[in-house]
Amino acid sequence: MDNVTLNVTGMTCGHCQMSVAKALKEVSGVKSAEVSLEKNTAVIEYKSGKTTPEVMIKAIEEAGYKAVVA
Ligand SMILES: [Cu+2]
Repeated sequence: MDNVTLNVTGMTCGHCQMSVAKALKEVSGVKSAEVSLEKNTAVIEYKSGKTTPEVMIKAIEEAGYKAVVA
């Protein structure tokens, strides 16, 4: 297992927070995603070799938000 923290921009309410969490959890290889609206972060636990932070960032962008590795 690996961990990564992403800085997410564009979240304005609890719905956004849920959308980002849902997008991340749909990425194959992601085990858990803790999204914080206050801190604008997503802390993700994932299976190394199964996915990468780039794939997660892409999923977040497809949901309508922006993210970079913290
Ligand atoms: Cu929102």
